[in-house]
Amino acid sequence: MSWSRSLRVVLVLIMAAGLTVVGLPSRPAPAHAAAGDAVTLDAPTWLHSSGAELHWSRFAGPSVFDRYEVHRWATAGFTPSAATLLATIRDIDTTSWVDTTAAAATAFSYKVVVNGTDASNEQRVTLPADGQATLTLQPGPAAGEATYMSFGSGITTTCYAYFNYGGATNLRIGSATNTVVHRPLLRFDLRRIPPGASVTSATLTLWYGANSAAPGEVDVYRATRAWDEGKAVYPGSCDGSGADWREARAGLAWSAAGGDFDAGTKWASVPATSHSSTGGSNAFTVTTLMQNWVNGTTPNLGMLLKINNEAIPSTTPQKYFDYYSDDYGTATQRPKLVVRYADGSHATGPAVSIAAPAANARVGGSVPITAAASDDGAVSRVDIAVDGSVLASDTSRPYTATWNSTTATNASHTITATAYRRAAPGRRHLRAVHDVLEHPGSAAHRVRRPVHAAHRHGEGLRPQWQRHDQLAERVCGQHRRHSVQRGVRPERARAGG
Ligand SMILES: [Ca+2]
Repeated sequence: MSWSRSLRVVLVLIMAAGLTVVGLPSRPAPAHAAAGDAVTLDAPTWLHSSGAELHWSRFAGPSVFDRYEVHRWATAGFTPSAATLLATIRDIDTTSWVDTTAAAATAFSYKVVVNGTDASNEQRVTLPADGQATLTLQPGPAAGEATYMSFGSGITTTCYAYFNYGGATNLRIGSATNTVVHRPLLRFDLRRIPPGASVTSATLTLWYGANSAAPGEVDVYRATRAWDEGKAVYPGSCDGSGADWREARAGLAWSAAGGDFDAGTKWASVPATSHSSTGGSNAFTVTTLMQNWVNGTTPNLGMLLKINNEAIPSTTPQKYFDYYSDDYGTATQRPKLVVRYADGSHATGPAVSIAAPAANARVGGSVPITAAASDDGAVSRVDIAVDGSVLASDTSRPYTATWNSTTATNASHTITATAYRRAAPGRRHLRAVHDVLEHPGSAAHRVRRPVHAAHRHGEGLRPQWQRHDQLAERVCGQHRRHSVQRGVRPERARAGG
């Protein structure tokens, strides 16, 4: 039996009505920022002289994702705009970006903006000197390796020498009136530092709270046997999870109880006067030890800390106190290692060249000048100058100017193109190049203008850039270099010879 045409029409109408009630799949709403769209920009832990390595949280809505934008500016509290934009990322899963275009030894602020309007928190950094990197390691419970060992000759707890504290929030150090001695172990993962890199400085910082201890000098030694952190929390337990006074790891004894370390070399120390009863931090300069490890001279098995005189105090004050460990709740007060080393980083500037007129060309009359510029950030403008006088500031491609050469002398002339990147101006540099942005690049052609309205051009300069406090000097240097005669004689002189 076939359905009548009218029945089929009715069925179609019913289905259409049903879909209307249920709701057809709607198109995605246009991308727009909404409350909650902003991502969180992590504090950069790896800085190069050319910029910071940035990481942020993955976009989680509620709007439809369109793009991340990375912004940088010299001034804290800046408002992201076209002038501060460095990069646009359309992949929602790309949540990191490496800045390679900032100026060395300069402070910058970064933000990541979602969908063009919703800005992240700001992270401010001061970049290391040219050619240097700064790696900050301050790991938390998952990645950190920090624990301490303890033993008391007067303690009767059967397994006390096997107490582990790998998951404790404290790193106890020093001697107590109850005969217990404590020694922390710490290890940092240095694999991000290239083997053999020259270490400029390395500082270990440990924080501690208020206490009345008088620990005396605190020393840093190099551990000489691999050990496990373990996971027992305070007040410790004999769970066999990691290092204790007798064992480096479960079932593997130290060569000597209390941990194996190179007692012959004290790599760093802080004096007794460094301890404050109101709490604070101790900074240990461990540059030489880090260089030793980076060079591979000895394996990085971590550091063992102890007080210089571990003799048991007969009366208070106690000689023991607690540093905060990698498991401490306040992330900024966990053990921190800052290593500065040579990584050969150099900020890349905009590339610029003069496309027309060609080098050594003879020109006359109204001379069109065209420059090309590119950058991994954004070129904000190109200034085109003749003999140092700017003819035009062009903000969009093609970067052009027109030079009326009829009023120029019949001699060599220098055409200069200077590209500017969108970045943060340093206020102190405004005098040198007013309203100029960071990292100009420049190229120059020397031009020679003979009698009959023809110009000879000299060689192009290798494109280069400098921080703009150096720009004026560098550009003057270019002019000096290119004012040198290259054996090109005016037409008139040649005709007479
Ligand atoms: Ca720990």
